[in-house]
Amino acid sequence: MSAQLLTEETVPEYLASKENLKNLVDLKTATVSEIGDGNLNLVFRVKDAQGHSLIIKQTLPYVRGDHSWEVTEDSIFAEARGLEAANAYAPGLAPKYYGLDEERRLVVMEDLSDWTVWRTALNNKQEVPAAPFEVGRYIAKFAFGTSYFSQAPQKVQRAAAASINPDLEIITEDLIFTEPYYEHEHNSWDAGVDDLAVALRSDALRSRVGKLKYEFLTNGEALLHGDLHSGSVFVHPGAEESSGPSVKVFDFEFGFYGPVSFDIGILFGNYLLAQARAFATHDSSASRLLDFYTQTWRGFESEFRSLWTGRVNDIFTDDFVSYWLQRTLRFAAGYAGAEGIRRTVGWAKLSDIQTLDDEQRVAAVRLVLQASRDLIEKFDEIDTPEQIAAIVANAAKALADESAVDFAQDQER
Ligand code: SR1
Ligand code: MG
Repeated sequence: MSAQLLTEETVPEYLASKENLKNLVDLKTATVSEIGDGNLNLVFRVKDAQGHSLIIKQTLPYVRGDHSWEVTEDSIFAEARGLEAANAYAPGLAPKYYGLDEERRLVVMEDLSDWTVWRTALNNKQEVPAAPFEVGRYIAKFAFGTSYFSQAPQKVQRAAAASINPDLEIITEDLIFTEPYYEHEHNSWDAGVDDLAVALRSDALRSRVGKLKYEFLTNGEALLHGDLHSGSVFVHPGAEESSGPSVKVFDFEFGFYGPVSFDIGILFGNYLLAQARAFATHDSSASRLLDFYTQTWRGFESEFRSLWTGRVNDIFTDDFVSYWLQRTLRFAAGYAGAEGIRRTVGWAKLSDIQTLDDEQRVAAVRLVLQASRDLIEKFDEIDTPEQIAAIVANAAKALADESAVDFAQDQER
């Protein structure tokens, strides 16, 4: 049976009934707004007259945009595990966690509404220069802290067993690794990308995606965020001046034990979406965005190598970490391509692309699909993050050249 859902009206009464929560805000002056815009949760911001505030996140028993699509509310346990792990292993880089109500399927956490969702900042060309490096450091801390490199194997295996999240994992399996490569009612695109979208239904490409999917399903090496797109990261544009953190990662409900490369790759796929938006709008920041892959990877690699000196098992030698980093980068490149394709052809499209006008959207999606396909076809040849940027840059150049030719032909007619 579904947990009783909160409303803006019932939140104060709910908080008042909880000893550990009732003093976090002044309930006599508090106002409540439901601010959720994701697919699976209600999100309430509670703020009092003195400015004290908190967030309550409660799982919905269905997808917000399609109530006939039922989804377990147990993903709140993944949310709680992720918040707890992030606060333990990457302190300061996630919202503070105030607790879980198992029965009501909700968590309570710090309100970060004076921060900006990274996707919104990227769409508005708002620069947060430290963010790509710092989010790489976050991934390293979270991954190392929950992995066999920092913990006894039995502890990791118990944690992995307790972290299974099959009902959310199947959403990822279907939406990212299956549907875009077949005819499916969830898929849609503009006529101007018909050739590239239909060409995804190829057995050769399916085999490549199969390698990515198999790694996703079978490599339970660390706790993942599981949905680390730019809408799952808050950024703080003033962070450089205040010398505080510039990123905070949130929305952990897709977490489970999987390949670390998946979190990096989903983020890289969202860099590609931002890049495509900049490309299609002739925005001069397009080339700056190309550096994000390297900045994030450098943040990740430097932090991981530094944590590595404290590993608990010496059989994992320095040579081993170099091997592990290389395979992690390669799979990340592939997952970036898979994310690019699912966000442009499959279900759950994003504002980076959807808010463009028709012509811009076609240009952006053509870039994403071409670069994504190249990434999936070449992921196991990647050795540096600069090669990922080069694949994207080459696709953009080819598309720009192609458009120039088409434009010239139009002029002749
Ligand atoms: C039904 S949930 C659809 C998508 O939204 C989330 O952001 C995840 O990416 C998921 O795939
Ligand atoms: Mg989410």
